[in-house]
This record gives sequence, C-alpha cells and structure tokens, in this order.
Amino acid sequence: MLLDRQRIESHNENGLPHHQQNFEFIAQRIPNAENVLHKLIDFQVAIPSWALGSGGTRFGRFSGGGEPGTLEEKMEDIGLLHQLNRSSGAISLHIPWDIPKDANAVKQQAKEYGLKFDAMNSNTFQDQKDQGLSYKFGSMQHMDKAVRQQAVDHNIEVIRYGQELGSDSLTVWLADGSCFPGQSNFRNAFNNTLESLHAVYDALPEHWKMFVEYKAFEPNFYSMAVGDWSQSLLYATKLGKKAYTLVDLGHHLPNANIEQIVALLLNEKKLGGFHFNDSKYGDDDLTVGSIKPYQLFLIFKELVEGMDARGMNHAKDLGWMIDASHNVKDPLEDLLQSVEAIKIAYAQALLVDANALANAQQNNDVVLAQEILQGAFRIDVRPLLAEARLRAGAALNPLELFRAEKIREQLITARGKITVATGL
Ligand SMILES: [Mn+2]
Repeated sequence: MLLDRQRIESHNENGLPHHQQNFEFIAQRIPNAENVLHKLIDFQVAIPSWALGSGGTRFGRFSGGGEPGTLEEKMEDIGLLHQLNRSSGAISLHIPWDIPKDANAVKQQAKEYGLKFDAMNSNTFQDQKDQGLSYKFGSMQHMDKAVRQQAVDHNIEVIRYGQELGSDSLTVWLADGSCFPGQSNFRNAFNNTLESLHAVYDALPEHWKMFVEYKAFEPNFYSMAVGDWSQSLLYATKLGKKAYTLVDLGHHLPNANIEQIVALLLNEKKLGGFHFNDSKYGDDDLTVGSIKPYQLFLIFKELVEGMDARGMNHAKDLGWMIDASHNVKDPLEDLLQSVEAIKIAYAQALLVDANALANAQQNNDVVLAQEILQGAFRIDVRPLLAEARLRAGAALNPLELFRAEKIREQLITARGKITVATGL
C-alpha cells in the first residue's frame, strides 16, 4: 500500500513553519548547504528483501504482524519507505527467498514505486527443499567437487535472475568454514573456494560486479573461508577487475578499525559495497547508528574523502545497503531510522573541512584535527535531511507520519496478524 500523496502534503504543511526555522538556522552556519542538499537527495540506500519481517533469534521469533508474504508485498513495503523518505529507492533480492516468477511484472511494479534492483544475493548457507547435496560442511570450499559445482550453479542462476530484472551485481557471502581445529585444511578450503568463485566470476555479464563479503565468525566458530577483509581482498584481487570486497559493519572482530579498512580498500580500488548495521558484540544486526554513531561518521568521512580523491560519484559508484534483522522493533520503523542514521553520518562527513584537516595533519596539530572532526560530528544536520526530503517530495518526518497514519495497523488488517516473511 502506498500513501495518498495528499497525506504527505498535509503532514509537510503542518510541519513547515517549525522546519523552516531549524533549516534556516543551520543553512546560515555552514558554507556549502546547497551542495550538501543535492548530495543528500541523490544518495539512496538499498533495502534488502529480508529486512521487512521480524528477525529471529536463536531462541524464538516474534512477528509483529502484517509482514509481507510475497515478493510483491515486500516491494510494496519498500515502495512505501521510499515514498516516505525518497532515500530507499532500491531493493536487494535474495535467491531463493524471492525468486521473481514473472520478471516483467516485478520490473513494472518496481518502476511504479521508483525502485531499482541492487545487488543480488545468493544463498549457499542453507539447504533448500529438494536440494541434491547438503551444505552442512560448506559449499564453495567443500571437499566434494559435486557440492562445489552445485554452489557455483546456484550463483550462476542468481545472476540470470538478476539479469532479467536489470541488476548489475552479485554479492557472495559464504558461511563456509570450520568449527573445530583439524576439521578442515585451510589451504584446501581457500583453493577450493577460489576455484568456485572463479567459475562464478567467469559467468558474470560484462558490466557486472561481484562482491565478496567477509565475516569473522558465525555460523562457523573456528575458521571462515572468507574471514576478514584481507582474505576477501586476496580473492577479489586474484579473481580480477570485476571482483570487489564488500564491507558489512557487523562482520568484524570487536574494536576493528573499520574506517581504516575502508580507506585502504578504496585506495586499492577494491571497495565494492557496504552493508550497514550496528553492533555491540558481533553480528548483532542492530539499527544503524544505534550504538556507535561516531564510528559511522568516521567511516563516512573516509568514504567521502576516498571517493572524492578518485572522482567517484557518491551515489552510484559503490553499493549501499542496509543489512539488519530485528526482533523487537517494527521492521519498517527500524528501516526508517537506519536510513536516517546513514544520511546523518553522510551529511556530517560532507561538512568536514577537508583542507583544514589536511593542514592540521601536515602540522602535526593533533588537537586541531580532533576539533575539526568532532566539530562536524556535533552539528545537528537533521534539518538538512528534512529539507532534502521536502525538496524530493518525501515527508518532513517519515517516522511521525508512519505512526500518524497507523500504517502497521493497516498492514495487519490487509495481510493478517500471523504472516511470516521469508528469510531467517
Ligand atoms: Mn551482509
């Protein structure tokens, strides 16, 4: 369901006087407000199809009701988010959870909602019904060539689905690894994985990218086939020009310096995309910016600087996606918060005085460098985001409007209380 355009307009009319005051206050105090606004309007964050239902824990799953049961309903939910914030204009599909049965109809629906198809995601971390061979002991790293071939064939099938929809990238995340010392030979696991990835890489269409996502642990707890950024970079380098490393914020060991990782990958032209989430302990999949907003800002500061150094387009040249899965919040409210947090960090990073910082670094003025960074971080940029939304035709306050319109209640009425979205 989409909102009546009139509802957004009257919400914006009501909020306009207050907003204008706030916006004018900040617009007078920053030198490049118009430039920042244009960049904010252009910047879109893809929503993964699995984030629209309540996530499960290892112990239980508590659906909030009204969850989308089909790909069409998932697209509807993202269409609604995009209508509210004009910043969620892409969907990332997961195969086999979201196989498009009628690609033309799905494309038509996406067009109506203004959605693009972001990276396609394959799944060799679960066994599907009617699957010939099991992934219990890995997929691309498996000792049995036939299992590896099955995983390769699946990824190639995912590329085909993506081609039908107009996607241009494939994200490969492997759960492969081992739980106990001695279970697996590290060199064999690496070489098998590389050979399998190569077979998929060779099937990529000319203009496609392949993202190799890493993760430190879970579901395997002793070793992972792609355990950190250096392993991913090794694979991506050996594979070739179309292969990149994908950074998922929750996939590091505690206290990893993610901003430095990002800076170096960008420098090496090997950063392909991002999965946003937040965490306190591991792959917690919490709302972006809910735990470590300063880290998120520092990451964006490296992204902006690194992309500018290479003349890259912030909105188009890297893949931006949320990868989270919640079990206590309304998933749509959570996604609104996540997109807002990403854009806040991005806006703050755009406000860093890069020349002043470079001078401070040149002079070893450590104190001034910190002042410059934290000065940008402490600016309340929310009125800039609201102005960007207003200009793009979205809601001044998406979350407030979502609640005022009782959207979740309407979804429960339409879809039922007990619906379960496909996913984990
Ligand atoms: Mn991820």
